[in-house]
Amino acid sequence: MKKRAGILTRVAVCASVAIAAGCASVDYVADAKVHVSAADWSKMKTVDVVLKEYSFIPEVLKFDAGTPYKLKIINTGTGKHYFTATGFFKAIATRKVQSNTDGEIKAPYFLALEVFPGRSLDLYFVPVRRGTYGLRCTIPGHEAQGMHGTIVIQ
Ligand SMILES: [Cu+2]
Repeated sequence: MKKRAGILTRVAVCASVAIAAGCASVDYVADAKVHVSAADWSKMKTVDVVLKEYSFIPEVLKFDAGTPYKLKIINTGTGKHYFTATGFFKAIATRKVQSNTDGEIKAPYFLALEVFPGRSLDLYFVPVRRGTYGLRCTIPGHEAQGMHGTIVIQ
């Protein structure tokens, strides 16, 4: 009986977290494969985002839920930069990340992508959960100098 009470307490805690912060946004999209398979990749849209000292261009990225995308993350700067968007990465169904020189990585989700100067990475994904998510470069000092943005899934 005591064990059962413990389970009920955990359910109650999760429910209150869900109201406060959105319990679903805590985890990555579990059925990502289903979303990736269901998408019509012949209708894929390509969007570019440029990383440089010290900004993301454009500063606001907007994606339509259910539409397959290739997001080209291009570093035109002189140093390394991060595309860190934890909430966004958990709100999408990731197909893969492709380096145009070295190959591709298939993984359920990412937290951040580091792009070397003069190089780019392509993120293939389907936006799933609508919302507004933060984007920043996590190299010390870069965010404070303006390297931050917003990603909207509408
Ligand atoms: Cu940076």
